[in-house]
Amino acid sequence: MTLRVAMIGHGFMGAAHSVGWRQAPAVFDLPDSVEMAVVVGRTASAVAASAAKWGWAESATDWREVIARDDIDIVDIVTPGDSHAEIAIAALEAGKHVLCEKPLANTVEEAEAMADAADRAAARGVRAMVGFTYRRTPAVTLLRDLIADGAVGTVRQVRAAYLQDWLVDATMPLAWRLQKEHAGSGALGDIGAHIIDMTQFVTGLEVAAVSGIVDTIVTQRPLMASGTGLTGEATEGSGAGFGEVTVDDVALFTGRLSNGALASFEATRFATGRKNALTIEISGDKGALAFDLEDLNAVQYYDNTAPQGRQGFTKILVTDAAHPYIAAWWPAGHMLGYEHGFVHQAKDLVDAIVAGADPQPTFRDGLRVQRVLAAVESSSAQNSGWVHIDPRAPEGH
Ligand code: SOE
Repeated sequence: MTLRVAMIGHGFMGAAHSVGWRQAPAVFDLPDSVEMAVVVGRTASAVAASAAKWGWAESATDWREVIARDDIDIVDIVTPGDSHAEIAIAALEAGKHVLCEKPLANTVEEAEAMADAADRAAARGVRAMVGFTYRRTPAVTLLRDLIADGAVGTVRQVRAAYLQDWLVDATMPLAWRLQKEHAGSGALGDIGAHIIDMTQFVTGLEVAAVSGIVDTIVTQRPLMASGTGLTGEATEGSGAGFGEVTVDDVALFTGRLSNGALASFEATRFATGRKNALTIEISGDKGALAFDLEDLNAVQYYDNTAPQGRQGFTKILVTDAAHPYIAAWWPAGHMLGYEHGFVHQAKDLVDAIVAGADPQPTFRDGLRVQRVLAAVESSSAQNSGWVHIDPRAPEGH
């Protein structure tokens, strides 16, 4: 059988997903073939150009018409968050399998409606998956496997950070990612969502409570001009004047995990010099594990049970055929990169559809992350954690 894919949206994530859909059938022995049938965008000329560039058979401007077609099996949603719920629910109700970019939605209410729609669809054999793509990096999979095998013992602390710097420049224009009505939240939902999901995925624990603060450092930015946006999206606008940034630029929060362990999280677009730096470290009583996206073919492992004097973080290169996905790629030591996660994501979705299984992460996983995002915002709004220092208190007190 052939699974025919329609992708809605064609910006930066559209490019990454296109690479995934193109490469997966070539690299992996998929149980069904895949056809990149149609890509949908608002501007006919721009979406036609994307179709030609990435190898989609057709382009279209009306996602509703595309979803209504009998010859579409999978709907891949790579639009800004404000349209995720409407498109995903409509597609699932039309009997299409859905892959939806993260964060799942802009609000918990939307994410709940999407998870309910996914449950109803699953009862009819229709599958839904949310695109936390870093789960598909072999080193991240190894973190999860090592923790499940007891390599770190009991998880006692997690520290996770996702640092970018594209907003340091105050003249950077007001892209959709900086507007609450389109993006839902800023650094928190865009990149904080990744480290929340990664923490839950690798530890098998849930973030049960949070205390945090979100902030907007530059509150006004130049309006967008027509042309190409920050991440390749086509933009329309006058380019004249300034507009309000209505999302956070930075989010700092602590979390209590479901086993009682503490976690710290930082998501920021103001980490000068850090382009796309995701790090996570998990500390347990028997050992520790660390991962750095800038060195994504490796995991650092510290064995706390090794004899004293022989202990130290060891770099495990995650490029052996024994590691997930690698056998289909290159010989050991021939590195993978950012785009491979999207290839693995396409493969895993096709495998799950053909096997009649729910692909991971599910919309319920996406909803769980959404609840954490909302809890961080609510904690920040209550501002309850601050203990102010009295500058006039006498020395020694
Ligand atoms: C932009 O901040 C972004 O592209 C995120 O939206 C992606 O999810 C992440 O992979 C890289 O950064």
